Amino acid sequence: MSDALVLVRREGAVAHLTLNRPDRLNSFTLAMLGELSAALSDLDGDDDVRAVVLTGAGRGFCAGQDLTDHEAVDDSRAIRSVVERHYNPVVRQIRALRQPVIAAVNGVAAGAGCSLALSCDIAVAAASAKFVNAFVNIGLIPDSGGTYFLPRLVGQARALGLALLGEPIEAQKAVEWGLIWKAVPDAGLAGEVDALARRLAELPTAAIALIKEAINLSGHHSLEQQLATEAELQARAAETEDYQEGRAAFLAKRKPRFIGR
Ligand code: T3D
Repeated sequence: MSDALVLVRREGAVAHLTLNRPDRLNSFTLAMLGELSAALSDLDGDDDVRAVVLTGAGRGFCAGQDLTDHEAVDDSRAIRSVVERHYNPVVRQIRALRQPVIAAVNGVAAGAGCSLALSCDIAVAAASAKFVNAFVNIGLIPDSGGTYFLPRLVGQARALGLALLGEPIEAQKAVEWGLIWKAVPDAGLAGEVDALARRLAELPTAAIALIKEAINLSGHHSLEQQLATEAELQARAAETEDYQEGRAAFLAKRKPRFIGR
C-alpha cells in the first residue's frame, strides 16, 4: 500500500491519478490538494502524456473538503485562504491542462469533489455514483467552480435546485440533465474509461488543448469575441504537424497517425 494521497500511474500515453484516502471517501486535506496540484504540474510539462484520468480509491470519488481538518475548516479566514490558495489553483490547472482530463466517477462525488468532477473535460460515472452539492447541508456555498459549472451545464433552474437542496442525484439523471457525459454499469467503468483515454491519447493533442481553450473562453465571450478567438486558435491549430497529417490522411483515405503536436 502506498502512502501517497494521490497515486500516479502511467500506461503508455495515459496518466491515471487516483485520490487515495478511501476510508474518508477521498475527502481533501491540504496535503492531498498539494499532491494533486504537483501531479497536474508534472503532467502539464510532459509531452509524452496525451490524456489524463482522475478517479478515487475505494467506494467514493471524493467527498469534498475533509471536515475534520481543523487547519482548513475552523474559521472563515482559513476557509477563504484554503479556497483561494488550494482549491482554486487546482481547478485552474485542470481547465488549463493541455491534455484532456477524464473524471472517472467511481462513487459519490460531494462538495468540492463534485465541483472537481465537473471541472474535468469529460465525466464518466459508474451507475451507482451520486453527485451531491453538499455545501448547503453544512451552511456553505458551492465552491471550486461549482457556481460556474452548474448553471452552464444544467441551466439555472436545475443548478439552483441542486445547490439549494443539496440532495444527491444519480449518475443516470446526471447524464439526462447534461451534468456529465456518460453513465456505465459499475463493473464496466474502468474498461470504458481506459478505452476513452486511449482513444483521446491518439487524437491531435495540440488541437485538443486549443479546443479546451476555446470552449473555456466561450463562457464569458460575446459572439464577436468568440469568432475572433476561433480565428486565432484555428491558425495555431493549422501550424501543427497533426493538421498536416490529418489532411494528408483524409486525402489518402487512410487513418491518421497523430503525434500530438
Ligand atoms: O476550507 C474549506 O473548508 C473550504 C472548502 C470547502 C469545500 C467543500 O467540499 S465543503 C463540503 C464538504 N463535504 C461535505 O459536506 C460532504 C460530507 N459527506 C457526506 O455528506 C457523506 O459522507 C456523503 C454524501 C459524501 C457519502 O455518504 P455515505 O453515507 O455514502 O458515507 P458516510 O457514511 O457518510 O461516510 C463514510 C465515512 O467517510 C464516514 O466516516 P466513518 O463514520 O466511517 O468513520 C464519514 O464521516 C467520512 N466522511 C465522509 N465525508 C467526509 C468524511 N470525513 C471527513 N470529511 C468529509 N467531507
